Amino acid sequence: MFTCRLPRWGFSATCKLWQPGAFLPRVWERCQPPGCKGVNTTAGQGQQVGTQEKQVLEDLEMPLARRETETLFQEQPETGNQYLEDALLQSYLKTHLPPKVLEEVNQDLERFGNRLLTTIKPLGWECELNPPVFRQYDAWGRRVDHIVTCSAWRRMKEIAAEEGLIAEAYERRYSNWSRLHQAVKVYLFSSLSGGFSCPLAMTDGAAKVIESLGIPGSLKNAFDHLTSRDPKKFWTSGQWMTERRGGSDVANGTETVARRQPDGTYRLYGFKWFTSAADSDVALTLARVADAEGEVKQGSSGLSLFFLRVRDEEGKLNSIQVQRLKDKLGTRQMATAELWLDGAKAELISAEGHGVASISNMLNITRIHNAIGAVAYMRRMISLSREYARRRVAFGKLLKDHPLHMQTMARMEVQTRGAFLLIMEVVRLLGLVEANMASEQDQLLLRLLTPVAKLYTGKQASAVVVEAMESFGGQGYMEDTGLPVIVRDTLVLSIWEGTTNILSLDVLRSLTKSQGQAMAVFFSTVQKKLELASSTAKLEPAVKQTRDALSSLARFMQAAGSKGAATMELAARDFSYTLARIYTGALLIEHAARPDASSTDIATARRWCNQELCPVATESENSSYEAEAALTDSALAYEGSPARRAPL
Ligand code: UCC
Repeated sequence: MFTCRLPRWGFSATCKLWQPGAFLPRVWERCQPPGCKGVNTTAGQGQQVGTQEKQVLEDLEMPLARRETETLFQEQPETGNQYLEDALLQSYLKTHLPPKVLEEVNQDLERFGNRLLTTIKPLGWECELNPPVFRQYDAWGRRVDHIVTCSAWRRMKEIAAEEGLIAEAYERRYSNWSRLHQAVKVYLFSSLSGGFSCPLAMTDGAAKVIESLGIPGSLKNAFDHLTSRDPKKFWTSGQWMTERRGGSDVANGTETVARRQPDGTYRLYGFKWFTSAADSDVALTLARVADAEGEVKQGSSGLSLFFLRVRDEEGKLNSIQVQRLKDKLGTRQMATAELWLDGAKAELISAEGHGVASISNMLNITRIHNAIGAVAYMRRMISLSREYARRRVAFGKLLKDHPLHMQTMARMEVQTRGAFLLIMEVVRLLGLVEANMASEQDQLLLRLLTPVAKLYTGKQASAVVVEAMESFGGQGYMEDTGLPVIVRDTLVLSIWEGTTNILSLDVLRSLTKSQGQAMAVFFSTVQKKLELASSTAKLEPAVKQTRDALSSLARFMQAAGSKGAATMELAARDFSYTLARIYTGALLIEHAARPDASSTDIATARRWCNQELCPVATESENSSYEAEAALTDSALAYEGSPARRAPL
């Protein structure tokens, strides 16, 4: 006969939670030796128990167990004021902002942090629970194409206006630091916004395009609405770029045609396959202007940029039909629709044929928002995971006292800190450009680092949030904890606004366009940051590793010159990762070289630089690109007859 003894490791530290019977079924299973048919139970019946009896026994025991589990189960992680809990954010602002600006921004962010906790977070969850629905017809059979959003979503729009989540960047009351102030608010808002950070990103992008056009008279009203702090006046914008032939290859995928009207406006005819935040007030979109014969020019140089109102003053759709809402993995709080443009009235706002270059002003802003969102989701998951580690007991001690668990958390923290500094650097540069204080070097660096930050943080975020989900064990996989929502919403960040490979090619585009100058600025900026830190003894190894990586990168660049465009294309992703890792290393080192740097700052810089900083050189020296080229041929060869294949 086998006697079940409670294993010490299972309950020694959870004993406060444990009452006899509460965990009996689980303990029972664990205590079953192989082939054991019966046990002496802790319930003390002192008899052999068969399958049916076991059921009876469970029935006897479970009511008690259920009562216990209702009140005594796992600890729920809770976080407080996100701003006050974010040490890196605070130290970053303290380092960079002038004292007077810091004082005001600090006050605003602390207040906003409280509002996030008490008001915005519950609204965000409501948005998740009440996703938009599409009502095509009204009760009387009339076609209405109404995208019905919940009240929490609409309240988010009002809050975004009240908080100046767009306005702050355009009012410029803190000159070049206005953009940073706005970006930090968006960062704090993102992960609790119930998806509303998406329309905000596009609204910011639309305002940016209009501003870069010099706010022409015809768009002044729209600009005022997009940058308004008045909830009644505030508009959001969509960015309708993707058509059914594809979202990456915009130049070849765009079929929408624009027909000029006698009054100088245009009517758009086409089908937009993904339109995020389709409940927005206005949109920017691309189309091909038809000539007098109705012909259009194909390719990138046939595309022009248009502005349009989605509805008229009475709320009637602008000759637009909603086909359906998309069934997405995540960002379900936000309506993404397929739209037919059936003569939608629009205004041409770029020079004819310069649509892609013009909408790039929007793309670069939404890509920055994307990276901000990536860091925000990482930070949110780590905060929750950290809180959980402080409360959750396993194997007799809190998770935070398990070195392996904490090592995993530390690695996530290093990624998040690096990503944070990288995106803040981009935002800092953007602020300089917007306040007309940027040097030519600053502008080149901003152009180069924007796709680098977008592509790298998107991938980091996907990895970090999945890792963080795992730190909750099975709980992390449970829908009603809210954790899977964060994971789903994060996974899109490496897809929309340009996938990792498209962005890697954009990195190359920025180099080509600047005829290599952007790269020269990259090298000199990193070197300068390293020089400033070279007297800090504790950072010596990190400085050396980054310098070595820079040398490897320089060697790669030299060799690549003789290899031609095809090799550079194959290397584009590793090349972009290299830029991200080296630049982020330099930023972490710079931050850790401050007189008041913490031991965490120093450890983070060291840990970051202790990774492969220049993967592109390693891969290239190992002739990996040539090897992969051969591999891709065989990977694409079909095995088996076509008849055996089935659709996805
Ligand atoms: O809309 C979407 C979802 C919205 C949701 C947003 C929320 C995000 C925030 C979330 C917060 C949590 S997703 C759809 C997004 N679509 C894309 O990102 C498009 C991806 N494809 C590309 O980026 C391609 O690389 C294209 C479309 C830019 C390639 O077009 P082309 O025409 O083939 O490219 P070209 O010929 O190289 O470039 C045309 C012109 C050139 O200028 P010029 O004519 O002066 O020489 C380029 O230098 O455009 C210029 N250009 C740029 N300029 C191209 N890209 C850029 C850039 N990034 N910056 C500046």
